[in-house]
Amino acid sequence: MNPPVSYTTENIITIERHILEEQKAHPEATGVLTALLYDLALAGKYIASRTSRAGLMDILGATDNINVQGEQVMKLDELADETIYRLNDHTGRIAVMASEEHADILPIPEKYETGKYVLLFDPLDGSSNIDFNAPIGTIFAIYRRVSSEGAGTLADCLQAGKEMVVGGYILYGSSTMLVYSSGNGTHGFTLDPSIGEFLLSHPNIRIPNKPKYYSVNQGYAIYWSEGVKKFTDYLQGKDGTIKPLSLRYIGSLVADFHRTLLSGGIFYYPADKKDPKRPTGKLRLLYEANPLSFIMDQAGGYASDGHQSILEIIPEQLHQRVPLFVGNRELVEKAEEFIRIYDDKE
Ligand code: AHM
Ligand code: MG
Repeated sequence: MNPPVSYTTENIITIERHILEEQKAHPEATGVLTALLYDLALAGKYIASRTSRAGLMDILGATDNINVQGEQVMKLDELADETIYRLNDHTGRIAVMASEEHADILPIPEKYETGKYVLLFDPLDGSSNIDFNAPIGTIFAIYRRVSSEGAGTLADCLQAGKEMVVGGYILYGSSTMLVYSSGNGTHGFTLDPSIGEFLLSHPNIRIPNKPKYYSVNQGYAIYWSEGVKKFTDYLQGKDGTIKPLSLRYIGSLVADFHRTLLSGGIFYYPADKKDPKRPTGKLRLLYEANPLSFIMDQAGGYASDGHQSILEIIPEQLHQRVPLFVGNRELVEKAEEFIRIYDDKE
């Protein structure tokens, strides 16, 4: 386990201070990335404040979707999407954005300057869980633009995960947490609502060596390949090699990933080969698999599509889906081995 730090007033480290400290390691840094991360933390605080009122908002919106002020009540995922875009469209830090909610890239409005970074995000992942008061999350990835100037392009967005500058997520759970990596370890911050700041609570997270849980939607097992079925048998101790791992599955990626990161184990959403709806799995390479793989890599774990590191994949499309196996390296490599033995011969 990675125990959270306890606080005295002397050791409070806000996310802003942490980002600034990290920046000192890069004398060439201009502070633009620091400011961008701070904007994302602000977006997280705003979305957290809205999601925690979701039940009330739903009741207000249930009549005819008009709230007491006579305004249209937005669905929370639209609100999160709009919040992240609007907080970043005018800052001059971003060349282009792309969101899981939109078919095409999101250009910066012409009246504003463009900048050197590219922001890809899933504004509110797992939003089908909102009605059940289960945790949901925002996932983001930042890259340097590859185009030279002016409006950013699709090519700016289609970069391999290994080129990422920062990967992060915000988990709206029993508390709100922001976890990020800029390639110098993985660090977790907890929002203290009384002061409205993210404070460093989980410095330098390392995935524990001893895996505790496996996490998969076992309800879809009939769609799985032989390799994935045999790998799951292995995790359940059926071949006698290991003691069975416990199963946990929320169905909300950020929450399932966060538990895997802190407790050790593996999360996977495999290709549902026999289901025409999800032949390459459900999760998106750009908005979900890549940032979480980057964070896991920086915490000492590994992520694969069953054949190769997720971070090596060169994306071809904005909304490309990919099988994802992420967690302790030895388990993810075991999944690759089962897939190699049972599936690749087919
Ligand atoms: P979404 O991007 O539409 O919210 O879907 C992604 C979510 C993930 O949070 C979660 O891991 C997965 O869908 C759960 O899917 P399933 O219900 O098929 O297990
Ligand atoms: Mg999603």
